[in-house]
Amino acid sequence: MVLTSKRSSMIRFSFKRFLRRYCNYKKLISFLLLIILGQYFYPYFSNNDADSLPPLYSTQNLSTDSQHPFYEGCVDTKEYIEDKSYRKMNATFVMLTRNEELRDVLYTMNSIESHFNQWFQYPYVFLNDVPFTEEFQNKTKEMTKAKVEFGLINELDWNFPPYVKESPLFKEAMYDQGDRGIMYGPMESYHKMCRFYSGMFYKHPLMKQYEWYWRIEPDVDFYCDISYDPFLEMHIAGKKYGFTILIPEIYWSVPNLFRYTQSFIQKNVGMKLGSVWKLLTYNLNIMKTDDEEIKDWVHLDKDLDPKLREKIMLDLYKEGKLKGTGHEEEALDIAINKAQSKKPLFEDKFNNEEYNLCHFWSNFEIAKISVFDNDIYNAYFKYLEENEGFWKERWGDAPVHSLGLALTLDFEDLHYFRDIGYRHSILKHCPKNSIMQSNKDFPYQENDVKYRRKGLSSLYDKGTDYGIGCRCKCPRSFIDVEDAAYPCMDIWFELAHEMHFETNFDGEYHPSIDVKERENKIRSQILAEL
Ligand SMILES: Nc1nc2c(ncn2[C@@H]2O[C@H](COP(=O)(O)OP(=O)(O)O)[C@@H](O)[C@H]2O)c(=O)[nH]1
Ligand SMILES: *[C@@H]1O[C@H](CO)[C@@H](O)[C@H](O)[C@H]1NC(C)=O
Ligand SMILES: *[C@@H]1O[C@H](CO)[C@@H](O)[C@H](O)[C@H]1NC(C)=O
Ligand SMILES: *[C@@H]1O[C@H](CO)[C@@H](O)[C@H](O)[C@H]1NC(C)=O
Ligand SMILES: [Mg+2]
Repeated sequence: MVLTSKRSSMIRFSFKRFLRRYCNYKKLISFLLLIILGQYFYPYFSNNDADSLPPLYSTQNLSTDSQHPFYEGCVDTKEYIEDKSYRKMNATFVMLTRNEELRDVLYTMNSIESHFNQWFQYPYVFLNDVPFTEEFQNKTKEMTKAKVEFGLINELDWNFPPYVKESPLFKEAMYDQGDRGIMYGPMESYHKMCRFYSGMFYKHPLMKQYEWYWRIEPDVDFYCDISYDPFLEMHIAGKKYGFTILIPEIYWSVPNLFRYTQSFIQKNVGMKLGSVWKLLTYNLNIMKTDDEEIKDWVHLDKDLDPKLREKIMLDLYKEGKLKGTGHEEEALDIAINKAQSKKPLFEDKFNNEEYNLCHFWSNFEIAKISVFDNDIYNAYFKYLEENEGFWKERWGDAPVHSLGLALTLDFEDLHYFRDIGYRHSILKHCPKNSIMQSNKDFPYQENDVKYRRKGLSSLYDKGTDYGIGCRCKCPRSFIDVEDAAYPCMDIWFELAHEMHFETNFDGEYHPSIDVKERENKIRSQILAEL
């Protein structure tokens, strides 16, 4: 594997790569939108040009023993389902939505039925805070042969509690938050939606009937056929939570979420975190040292060596060891630079950790209901609710889910559905087709005449030798979020390939770098070079 960037040396910004990726108008617009979405310049962007362009993630085979697609290319679905060992899982689709979104709901159903559910017939649960209209119910039922159920969310689960709604702060907070303003209409309902998906959806009586769910949203696209049963494969592989997109959150929507998460952890003394925590945080307490200056200045591995070099050069200067070596001027420069520089600020550091803002984009989730419906996650949600961030800030269900899952899940419990092509709003992930099987070997066979494909719709993308998709038809020109979601996918692949420096995580971080040892090594290197 070739990592596009390593966090230890941080991302190398390359103008050439920038141009290659974003050199047309449409892409540039997407890129700018991604900047808004992502934390592109936060916090470690260095202007360090790499001569050879590293390949994009989306053009590499990044499989490992514990993280790989369940199948590469298509499966013969008919044979798969008829196999004696196949069993349909206790699972459902779930979508919270409004009557007015019917068109977009049908659009999504068309995509998921055509690419998956016409063969597997998983039921749907639609939830709403007002009753679904007869039209909504009739039209959605027409899309599928599977069972469709419609649930009303009771007032107490949907609305903020009366003491909140009556608080004079509430209205002010709602309208104060300029974030996503126009895009999301009345802010209050967006907050309710986030709160509902954070801690309520899995408690709805219709959801209680199932063990697994697949969350979908109005107006999304699936680009590839999912020719096997993801619920069954997750069950067999011991996976508990599956995602397609992992991106950084907009900082200003969650300024205090991490602080509250930390204080929840500290309140529950002795609580050991799952290793998913490593995916979501930077550990800023990496060094064993009593040196106050080093402690103040260095929080990340990549900053340690330069700082030590600086210190050693000054020491050598004071010891008179630089005389006549031609390095005295360098030491003076260092002294001057040092006098002029400021200590790095880590405003959001709590307990020597920092949230990297990464989260699973929760508009797509395939998971076990029990990853949320358990004592720890329920207590976590209750704690967040008590601390009022669902209305004083706009904590999204995605970062809440992600941090909440990290309280209990290990990295191995996660599954990246890299073979599922998916679009929600402007973000897209779409794999290349597998070259191992030509489409002729695994032709599309509809199970419902509504989803017959003819002409253009039966033409698929060419296979490539690193491809994993089945009958994908990706947008003609697009940026795969996999290549753009810095630093989240970088960390994901590092962890998958066991390249993460933080190896001694047993539910909490421990400092692991022996600074004295590192200093002695660098000192002898410098002395040898003089
Ligand atoms: N019934 C109902 N559904 C809502 C409401 N607000 C959002 N939703 C649903 O919640 C999901 C997420 O909302 P959306 O506006 O798509 O948020 P986004 O994906 O973050 O842009 C969608 O399925 C919406 O249909 C609401 O006030 N009532
Ligand atoms: C919905 O379907 C029912 C039963 O087929 C039918 O009686 C009713 O008129 C339909 N309503 C609408 C609004 O389409
Ligand atoms: C499915 O799971 C739910 C929740 O655990 C359980 O109540 C229900 O009996 C299960 N149904 C089947 C058919 O196994
Ligand atoms: C990717 O690598 C894995 C592990 O080395 C291998 O099993 C798999 O066949 C490869 N897939 C492709 C599409 O090259
Ligand atoms: Mg949406």
